[in-house]
Amino acid sequence: MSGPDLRRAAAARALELVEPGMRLGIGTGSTANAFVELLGGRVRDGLDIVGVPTSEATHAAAARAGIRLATLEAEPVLDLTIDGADEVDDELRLIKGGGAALLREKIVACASRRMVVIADAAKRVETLGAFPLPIEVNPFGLRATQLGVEAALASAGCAGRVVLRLTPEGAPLVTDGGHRILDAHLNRIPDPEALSRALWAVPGVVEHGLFLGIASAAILAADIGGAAEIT
Ligand code: ABF
Repeated sequence: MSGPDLRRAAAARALELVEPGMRLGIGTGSTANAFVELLGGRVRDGLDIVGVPTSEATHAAAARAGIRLATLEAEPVLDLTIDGADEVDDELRLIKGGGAALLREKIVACASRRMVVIADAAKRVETLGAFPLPIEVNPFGLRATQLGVEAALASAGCAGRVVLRLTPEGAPLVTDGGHRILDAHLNRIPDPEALSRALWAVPGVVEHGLFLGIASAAILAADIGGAAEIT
């Protein structure tokens, strides 16, 4: 099975968790997009839910799919959020933010009673950190913040390059919140909780892509002899 088939299989399983009347957080990325498409089909068949999107891109996709949408201002408590991830470990700790939507993703996930991750099982790791850790920062004093981030990484036992994320055109990427992203290439994060605390102590850091103690479950799809096995 191809990656898109596996992502769709995980999304289809997550759809089974959706009940009429739910207030749903809707994630960002290709797996979340597969979920949006399937959810749109259920809505067209009469399912009544309201969705809160985690990015402008998801807002547009969900609106196209005919899903009724609200802001988190209007619906500050959500029943369930379904979202993708870049890495997930056995303790349901995640790296997110490869799609640059980590701030809204974390706010929406934390406003939800349950957050369920959907992903290709290839995203499962023993130790977080092979995927570069996204860190969202205020553009003011970016260089100073980067130095602070580098010191925080070192204090948490992490070594590696910190790189400002650029658009394909070579300009600094601007998030939905008007911030920038620093990607920390670390290879491994020995103590994610310590790193999380150290990053939050840096002025200028708006949020980071470590989601610790937030996800309630993960739906991971693996290719077993041409069929999707969900764990
Ligand atoms: C979002 O999309 C992210 O937090 C994560 O970066 C990414 C996963 O994308 P995909 O589902 O395309 O692998 O959920």
